[in-house]
Amino acid sequence: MSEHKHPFVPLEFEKSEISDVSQRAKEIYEELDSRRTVREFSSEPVPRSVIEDLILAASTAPSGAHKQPWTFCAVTDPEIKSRIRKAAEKEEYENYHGRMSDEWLNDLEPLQTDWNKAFLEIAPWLVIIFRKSYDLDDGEKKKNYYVQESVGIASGMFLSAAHRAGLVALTHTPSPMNFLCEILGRPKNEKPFLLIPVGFPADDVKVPDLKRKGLDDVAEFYE
Ligand code: IYR
Repeated sequence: MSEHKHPFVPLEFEKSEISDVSQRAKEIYEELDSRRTVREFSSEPVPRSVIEDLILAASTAPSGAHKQPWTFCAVTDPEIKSRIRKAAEKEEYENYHGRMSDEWLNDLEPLQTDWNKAFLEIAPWLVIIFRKSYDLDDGEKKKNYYVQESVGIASGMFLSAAHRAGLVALTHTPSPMNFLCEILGRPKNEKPFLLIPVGFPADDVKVPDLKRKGLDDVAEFYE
């Protein structure tokens, strides 16, 4: 039974002084607030071991019934990156020339995005996160739970880990992105969730001067 599958063990937890908790919460906010989405990458290589650790960090995310319903595909092979770029640009060209509404295009305008996705070949790594709507155990379907929530949390943790490690990333959402299953030969229980180029920023890269919402705009306290 399941109680034998995951025997309970004592929690490893070191209680901190509340003053240290306050200080660290502030520092963590400041550190994460310095993260920016970057669309222009340097081609400087990043060792595979770094990407492995970022994936392991992301994979510590909580998940429905601890199913960890994700696969992180890390691509550095130039030929595969080039195939991904071609396929993504084909879809994005259609998006930017008729498939996206005027309101959507207007909302994207300040970010200066377009159908050209050079970063898909320039960034040293493309990490494609797949969600597993169910598990395949020797061909047998096994249910997963709260898959979107679980994979969303893992993706956020991946982005935070990359930032804290000193790299930049982009949350890219080619749409539709079924071509990724084909190019990467993924099994039929896996659907692409996000494509995240990771690496160092290009020299002198500029980012839009975005302001983040203040606490009053994103939180309500009930005390
Ligand atoms: N998938 C398109 C459009 C796009 C969508 C969002 I949401 C963005 O934040 C930025 C772009 C693209 O990647 O260009």
